[in-house]
Amino acid sequence: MTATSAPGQGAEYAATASEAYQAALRVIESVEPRIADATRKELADQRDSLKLIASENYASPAVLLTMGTWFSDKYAEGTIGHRFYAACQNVDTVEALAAEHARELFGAQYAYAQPHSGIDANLVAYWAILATKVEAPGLTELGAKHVNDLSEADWESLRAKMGNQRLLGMSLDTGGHLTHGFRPNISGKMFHQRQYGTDPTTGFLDYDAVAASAREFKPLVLVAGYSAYPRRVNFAKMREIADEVGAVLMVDMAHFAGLVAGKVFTGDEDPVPHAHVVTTTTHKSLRGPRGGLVLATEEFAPAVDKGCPMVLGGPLSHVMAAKAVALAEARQPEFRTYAQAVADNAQALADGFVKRDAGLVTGGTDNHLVLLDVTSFGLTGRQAESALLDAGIVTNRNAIPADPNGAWYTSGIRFGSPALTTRGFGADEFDRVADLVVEVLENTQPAAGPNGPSKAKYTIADGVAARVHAAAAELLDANPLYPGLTL
Ligand code: DSN
Repeated sequence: MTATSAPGQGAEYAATASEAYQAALRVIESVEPRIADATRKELADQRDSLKLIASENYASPAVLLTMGTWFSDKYAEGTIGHRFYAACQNVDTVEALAAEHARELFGAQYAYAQPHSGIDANLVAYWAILATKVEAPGLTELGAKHVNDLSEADWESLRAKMGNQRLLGMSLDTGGHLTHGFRPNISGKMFHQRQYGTDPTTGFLDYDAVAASAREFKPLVLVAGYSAYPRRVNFAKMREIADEVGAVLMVDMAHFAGLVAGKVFTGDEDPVPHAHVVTTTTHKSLRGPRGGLVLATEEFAPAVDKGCPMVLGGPLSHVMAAKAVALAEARQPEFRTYAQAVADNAQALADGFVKRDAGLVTGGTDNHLVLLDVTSFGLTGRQAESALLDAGIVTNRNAIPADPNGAWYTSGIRFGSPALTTRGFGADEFDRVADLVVEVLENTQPAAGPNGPSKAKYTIADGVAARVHAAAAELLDANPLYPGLTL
């Protein structure tokens, strides 16, 4: 299923979308032609590169067009039927539809469609857990100081006001997210935090180690979910651990929400029946607009529903409308085919790397992402990311467990299959992508900077970037992005 062949749509849909964009760009051009130009160039760039960033995708024209309306002009702080502004009847319709689709799609008791991003969704979830589980959480004003000027003592006092609560989440270098208790992030400041990692030998989650840590630390919140862990998680086991220590299980499924929606992750791998609170973004494997969602059991629903204005600014009603459209698309049977293809294609990419002797964290994948250890090529993540970009391959550098090059230069490259699967790539194309990536990295050498060895500088053997770019263009031309859309 390509981005333009959303359920029940085909050539006529593409032609209509094309007319809509042409007209819209003429209108924009009449006011600020440079923005119209940049918009055209962005489409051209996305069409001409192998997009392998695991957190990106291509939303359908229906989803994209829904964001460009006068819902953007409306203030609607509050919640459905209970707003701080007048005349929100149509926003109520939009938000209720988005929530209804989310509940039905994921089988959730309650859905909150307002978060502007995944980080916002996690903050709403943390607030709701504190407000529900801690008596008099006491989150008062921070005082006159700017947040960057707060000392450790200030944070200590703030935590005390919130009840000195503890959070246990997956560490950033083993695949967790900043907001899962990473010390420099607000989640690692507002809670006493502890992190669990993966088995140093296999790279897999070690549930016994998570349980031991939870027994010792006794967190209020156990966070599961990941941004760069290439394997599935058994959420039934995580819930058992949470129950044993009396913790709330929160799952951040931002990366794999599309695999949950498409029923690739079911049973113990579906977080929704097991977690108290589930957060997600809507723009990654779920293929919707840029934004967030919170799903919750009835126990947490009243507190989540106060996300705005407790944690969030006014809802982006135009984006909530687009969430409703994307969730309606994800409820169609074609989305299951897409989700299965995302998993199969990631597998093909990983197999392609393994057969070319490239080192993978955990040795493979069983979700939508692959984490390549580029020390096997003698490179840092930064050098590899830049060299691949020179050849038209868009990826992002990522830490690997116990990364010797830290979080900036890193030693890994993260690849994801959701975007190119939307374009129509299959297993053969992903095997070819592995071939092209390996060709670039085998022909890239670290180079010295003005002051000696550099973790950023590199050279690529003559002609390799151009040759790979041309080979990538053949794959891209055979699988066009938004076919039929001309600007
Ligand atoms: N930035 C997202 C990602 O790339 O995984 C997570 O926030």
